Amino acid sequence: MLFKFTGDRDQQQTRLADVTNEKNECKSNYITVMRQLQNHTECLRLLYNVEKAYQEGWIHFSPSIYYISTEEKSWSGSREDCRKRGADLLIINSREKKDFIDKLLKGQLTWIGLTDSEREGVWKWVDGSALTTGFWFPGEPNSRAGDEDCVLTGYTYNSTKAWADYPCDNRFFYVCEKSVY
Ligand SMILES: [Ca+2]
Ligand SMILES: [Ca+2]
Repeated sequence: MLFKFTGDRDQQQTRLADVTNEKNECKSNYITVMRQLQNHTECLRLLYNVEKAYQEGWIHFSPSIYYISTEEKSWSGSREDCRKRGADLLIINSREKKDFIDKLLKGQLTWIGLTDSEREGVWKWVDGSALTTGFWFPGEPNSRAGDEDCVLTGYTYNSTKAWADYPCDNRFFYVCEKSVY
């Protein structure tokens, strides 16, 4: 027993209520501090990741970081290199992201993580999600070479429609993407 019985039962009940209130207040403060600690820890981890990414030459555009290759590879070679860097090929699933990437690449022909190699005509991103909005160059995709299953951006400079399907074994620059979280 923590407390020796010194008073009558009513007095004891009042003391119990006081202790319970104090305990609840203490518990609430503890939860607040733990949440703050968690927020600080997440913030620190994020900034650590972004700092490291900048040091390694990646470019930050929340919530992802991007790496522009310095050499040209086939589409699958590009993807393999991205994976070695803990990333994957670039996914363009919003207008904001597309505009950011266009500015970054300045019209350079670049592989993106979009392919119809699983099923002809069904375009999928490397994370398995379906293509919702495409920014195809007029007339593309057209499988002109007979078998064109991989997608390039920069097919035309300074245009909102700059994607084209292209034979996957051609070599181009590429962009890798990974989350900073
Ligand atoms: Ca195709
Ligand atoms: Ca084509």
